[in-house]
Amino acid sequence: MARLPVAACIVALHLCLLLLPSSSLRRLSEAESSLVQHGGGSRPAYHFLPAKNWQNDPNGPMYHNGVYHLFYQYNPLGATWGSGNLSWGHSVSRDLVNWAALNTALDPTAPFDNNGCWSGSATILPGGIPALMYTGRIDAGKEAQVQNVAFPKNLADPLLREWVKPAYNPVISLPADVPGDRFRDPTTAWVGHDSLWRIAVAAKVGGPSGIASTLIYRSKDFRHWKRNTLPLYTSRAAGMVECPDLFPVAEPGVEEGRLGYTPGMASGVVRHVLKLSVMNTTEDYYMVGSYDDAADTFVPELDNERSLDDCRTWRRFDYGHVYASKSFFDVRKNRRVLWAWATESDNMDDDIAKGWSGVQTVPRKVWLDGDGKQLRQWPIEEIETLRSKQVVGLLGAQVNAGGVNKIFGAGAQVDVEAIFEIPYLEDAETLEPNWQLDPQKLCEEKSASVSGGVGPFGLLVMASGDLQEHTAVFFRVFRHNQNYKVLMCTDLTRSNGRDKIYKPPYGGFVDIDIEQHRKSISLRTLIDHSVVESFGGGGRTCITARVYPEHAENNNSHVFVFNNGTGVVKVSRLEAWRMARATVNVVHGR
Ligand code: DQQ
Repeated sequence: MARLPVAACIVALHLCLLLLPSSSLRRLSEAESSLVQHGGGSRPAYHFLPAKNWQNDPNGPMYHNGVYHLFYQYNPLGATWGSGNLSWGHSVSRDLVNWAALNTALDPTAPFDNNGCWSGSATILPGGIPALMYTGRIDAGKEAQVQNVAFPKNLADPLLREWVKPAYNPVISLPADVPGDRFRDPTTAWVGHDSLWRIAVAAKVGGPSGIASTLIYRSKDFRHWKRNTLPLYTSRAAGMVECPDLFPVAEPGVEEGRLGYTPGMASGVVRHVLKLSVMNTTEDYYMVGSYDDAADTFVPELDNERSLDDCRTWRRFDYGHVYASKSFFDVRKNRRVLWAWATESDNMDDDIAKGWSGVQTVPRKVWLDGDGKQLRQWPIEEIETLRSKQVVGLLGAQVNAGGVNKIFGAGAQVDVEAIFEIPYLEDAETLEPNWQLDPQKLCEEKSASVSGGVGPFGLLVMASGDLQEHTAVFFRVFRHNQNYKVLMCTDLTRSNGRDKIYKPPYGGFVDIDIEQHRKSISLRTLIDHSVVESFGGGGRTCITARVYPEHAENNNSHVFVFNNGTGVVKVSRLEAWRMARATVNVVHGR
């Protein structure tokens, strides 16, 4: 195969990715290629996943010399987790939608990571030099987690295919007051007013029943790191927290482009977000607050529903089945982009049989809502390049009480956007005080089939023509104090008829003043075989679910609009597109 000049490769990366010298690309057998190409039933067509095997956390996303890089926790040996085998899978892209797989960037081969290269982040150092900082898991009779760095072997390689781990690793050893298995997941580094680098690392301080902590380390040279006396955040209630992320968000009305990744530096125009992944709930929580880089403190802006100590009361990026999210600042488009791991909801035998496990959410743009309290998320605009054919474009349809309207049959790759208008909010049921605490339980008790006042109304997706199988994504409006509260649910209980599949209802409230929003609420749902990823209220509440309907193996899947409330709901907008298959880590056999 002819070698293309490096410069030409940067210009036409996507084409070049298919033509690059084969040694750097992961090669699939014909059977594997065919499975990837044709979907293999539940295999997503435009969500990120490796060609085969296990994937979990997104690691080290970055943009460097015209190329996006995404690394991820990867087990090259199979479709299960395999803690000691974990490598950093590595893919590159020009548009965050189509990806080419490269060889693994980090493998557990060094004395300081011989039992796994665990999660971490990328930082672009002065001079445009990317640095990876990751957790090495050492097994020398007893587990010890340490933090290591790695750098590109050849900066002139536009794809940064090979990474070198300096022999001086680890750069941060296991502290004496942290158990060996509770010290990990360094963030992207940032520089404070004192010109020192900072990173945050997750740890449990003070023995096995110690305090969940987010430690801050500072460094002059990215090699020698010193721990701050005080952590950025601690929680007695949360157990172990993993994968911290601290990033600035522009105040409403301020240009995102002023931020970059510089917590603290752009003070006055930013607040900050601290995100923590709580190990015992496998859920990600965040709060907006203020970060002070002199003392490295973060003060969340709490309300009476949330507590400082128990970050499990904080807001969630996604009320569905995702974990270990990671964001980066995309300097190309001046936006923050986030991925999160959406684990399978089938069982391990299924995963071994299909040969893969774990997908990433679509890349989501993240920004601070105009209310200054919550984040909003939306699929990056590039995803819309996959919209191949509009299958429905409806304005002004009515769904009467008890109505189920079949809208279209469009297969298993669809992007649906809808706006529901509610003429009569007066019919809303009253929210019992204890329901407020547990929206997931509320979605269980008040499922799509339980008739209400205002709602439930929404979509039935991945539905068989006879509705025996379907996933309900819906809203229900409650009267609460002098106001209204909107519940969003994704109910998987009828998503298929099989046992041994996790099929809960998921739920979260949508923090929106529905009266102020012209009594309307929007819903966007991305359907991708086994992924149903929904954005309610303009991305204020997101729910990602994994579904495995049996009908979809052989038959078309349908989308319905339904309303099981007492009053009429107007669908003031409903548009849906078939989605094309993206090129995701597909390498054709020779
Ligand atoms: N996954 C990684 C850890 C991290 C956990 C190991 C979160 O570094 O704490 O695969 O899912």
